Amino acid sequence: MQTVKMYDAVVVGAGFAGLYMLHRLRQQGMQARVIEAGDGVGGTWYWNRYPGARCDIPSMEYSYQFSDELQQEWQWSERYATQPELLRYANHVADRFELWPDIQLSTRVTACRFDADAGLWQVTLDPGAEVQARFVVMATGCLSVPNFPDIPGLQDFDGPVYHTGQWPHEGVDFSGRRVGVIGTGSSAIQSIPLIAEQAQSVTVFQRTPNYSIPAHNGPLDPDYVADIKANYADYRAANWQRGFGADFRDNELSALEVDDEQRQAEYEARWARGGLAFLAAFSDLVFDDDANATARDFIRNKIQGLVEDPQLAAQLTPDTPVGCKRLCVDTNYYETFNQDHVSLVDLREHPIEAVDAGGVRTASQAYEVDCLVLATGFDAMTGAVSRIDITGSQGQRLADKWAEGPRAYLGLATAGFPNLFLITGPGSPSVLSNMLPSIEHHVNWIAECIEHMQRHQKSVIDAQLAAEDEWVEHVNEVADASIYPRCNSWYLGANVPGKSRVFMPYLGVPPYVEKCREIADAGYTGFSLG
Ligand code: FAD
Ligand code: N01
Repeated sequence: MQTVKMYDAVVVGAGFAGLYMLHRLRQQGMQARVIEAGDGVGGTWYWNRYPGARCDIPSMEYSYQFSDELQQEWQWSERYATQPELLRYANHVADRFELWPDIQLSTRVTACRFDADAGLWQVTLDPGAEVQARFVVMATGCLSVPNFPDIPGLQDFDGPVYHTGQWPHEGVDFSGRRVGVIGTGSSAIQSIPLIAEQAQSVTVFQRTPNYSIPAHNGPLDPDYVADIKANYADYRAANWQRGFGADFRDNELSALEVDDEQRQAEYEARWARGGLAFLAAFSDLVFDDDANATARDFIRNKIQGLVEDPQLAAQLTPDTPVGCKRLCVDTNYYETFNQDHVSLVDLREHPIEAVDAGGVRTASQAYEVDCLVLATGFDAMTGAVSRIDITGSQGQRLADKWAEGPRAYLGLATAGFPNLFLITGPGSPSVLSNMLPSIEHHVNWIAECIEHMQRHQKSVIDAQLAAEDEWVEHVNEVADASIYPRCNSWYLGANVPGKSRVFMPYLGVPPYVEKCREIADAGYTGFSLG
């Protein structure tokens, strides 16, 4: 008879979340196993190898803080690290903390079933095997399942089709090629300028324009690095008090309480500094339409200044609130459209009808291309978890429970699925924050919770439905008071046809962290421990 391997915990995914979760559990003396579908670690930075892929939170912040030795010794080379550098960092972490023996690559978790009698999860793997674990931690990522557009004829296209989220590891040479890019989110905005440097022509198919702020990327100033490293703990602590958990220099003033000159000066300063901190120029940009409109007008003017053809500038200008779809950060995005070999097809006027062997056909014209880049994003936040067949204690399937949208207590656990934790799950700040600190916060919370269970000889923890309902209601209330539900973003699942329209992340890092602390300190209120 084949023996089924038994672990204290199975961690699904070997991105930044899975790596640190493994490290923490091992520190607690637990036998944990990381199962990763890819052939390497790094998650996002393993899969997204398109030209120009890099972080848009400065590297000094978009990095682990759990080990002071690690954060002191690692040298970032640029303000925003490139994908290869981030991937090297993930591999360095796996080496440095000797994580490899407990990581199983090239293996997908396909199903998890809770055996209530044994108090164990039965975990099914592909290639075929069954393992058991007391705990399962979903470190499966919020942006790890590519969204392939349902365009008729796509499979008939003669040339290669590349999705930015599954980029070939050997790279792609676009020299002399006519390239069609579908999508204008962050991935497109980062890659289009670099594709245009190589390609014979680039045709960008835009369904919705996006706001983008210049990155002003460059090599890191050694004095700035030394300064942060001398006070790293304080720097990190201060960021926990900021709305997005990042050093956005949050301005406490309303955009509507300053005069035009002051407002303009603040926006200009932030545009010159570059990056996502633009969204924290005033305290009410994400809460008040009128305040937001001032930011919108400012960026519109910038786009008009950067794009020479006024009609093209108008087509590239969004009419949604700033930040409602995730703000983008670019290097030469708008300027790239001033080149003769780069053109824009506005799908709002002429939607794509089909792809055929030679290219893309809209209602008004056929565009011949040699290859297609799908920068069409992800089935975000729920995509990876929903693709695992998960059955809880009463035989309920997670896919059924979440059919009308995800429901999770604090984004960490979901009632009826005991001993199963989610890292940066729906209902936590997650993608509305600097993700690395948010990942570490969740890992620490989960590890401490398990430690608490061991100390109190508890073997099962489950979220209470009433607490979960109350939390989900609170998440929605906070979102409804903001600009976020006002446009068709992936935060709402609106980018995936048929997905329930529910705002998934929680807005506000400091209150969230405090709430998690209170709940843990009070002995895990809202959870049943048995
Ligand atoms: P991931 O890195 O997504 O890793 C999840 C892993 O789980 C993947 O490797 C996947 O293969 C694996 N997996 C999923 N399902 C299964 C399964 N069933 N079985 C086995 N394995 C499975 N965030 C920021 O805060 N700042 C940024 O600047 C930033 N830049 C980004 C740039 C890009 C191009 C993208 C796509 C995202 C970016 N993000 C950024 C978000 C980014 O996803 C997170 O910062 C972070 O890397 C997520 O780490 P993770 O470990 O939670 O998930
Ligand atoms: O994906 P997206 P992404 N026909 O969903 C369009 C992080 N990230 O990969 O808006 C035509 O933003 C879609 O149009 P619309 C970051 O969190 C960070 O770019 O749905 N078009 C949209 O324009 C980011 O937000 C960085 O109307 C179709 C685009 O495809 C998240 O990952 C870099 C279509 C998808 O944009 C996702 O970014 C990259 C269709 N059928 C990613 N379907 C940094 O800079 C979709 N689109 C750090």
